[in-house]
Amino acid sequence: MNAIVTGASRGIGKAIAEKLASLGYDLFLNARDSDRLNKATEELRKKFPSIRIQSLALDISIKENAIRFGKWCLESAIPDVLVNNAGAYTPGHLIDEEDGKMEQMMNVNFYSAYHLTRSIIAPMIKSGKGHIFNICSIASLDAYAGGASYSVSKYALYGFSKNLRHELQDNGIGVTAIHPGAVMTDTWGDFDNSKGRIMLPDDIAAAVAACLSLSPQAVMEDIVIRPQRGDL
Ligand code: NJP
Repeated sequence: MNAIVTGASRGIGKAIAEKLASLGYDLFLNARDSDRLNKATEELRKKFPSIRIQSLALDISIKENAIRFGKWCLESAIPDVLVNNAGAYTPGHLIDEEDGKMEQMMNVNFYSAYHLTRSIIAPMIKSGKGHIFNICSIASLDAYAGGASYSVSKYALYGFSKNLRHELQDNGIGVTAIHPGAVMTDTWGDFDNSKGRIMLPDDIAAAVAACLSLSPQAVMEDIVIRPQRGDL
């Protein structure tokens, strides 16, 4: 079994990569910054010596890179699992955010997943099995103050998830959209989470593992997972 995880050098992606390695998946990992990605890869290799872990640093907000990463993975294996997790958040307002912000958010949060998925989907369809996770957001479900282009791009990723599930339902491939609320990662900077106000990356990784524990004839389509005390 093998899995692709984007944005795997830190935060939610790294936690998902670790969980998948613990479940026995060989890994193909991606992030932009090669030093950080290499460090995460080495950490995982040490922790899971029997798992084959390969990584390629590329900015997958660029179409050619997303496709290149997909093809690079296919040179070694047909993926059983794809986790489209890479993303970036910047708050703003649609009416006065800087010119180009929408394109930037769409490229990193939506088009990266769209192009990567399309680059690997034909062999997955041929294999007749697999699971695709799109790490969406509660910002995929509702507008909120400061959501702006980020929220719009996450709505797009959610729309992609739903349509993709529909298209793949006769091919044995499940599609799950995960909508996390606040998760303690670098996104939250120096937020004091000493009292456990917001979730941990492992919570999202546990949700991925729960999906994969179901029989192939079942799919968790949407997972909304929030801090028990609600959104911030
Ligand atoms: O993000 P962070 P999270 N090409 O910033 C990589 C969603 N989410 O774990 O830039 C390739 O710690 C980046 O690599 P690098 C969120 O929208 C989160 O918090 O090289 N990789 C790093 O590995 C996102 O989709 C919360 O360091 C790129 C990773 O992505 C996902 O969860 C709430 C890249 C980002 O690590 C992970 O978020 C929510 C690119 N162009 C949704 N740009 C939350 N944390 O509260 C970035 O609703 N990466």
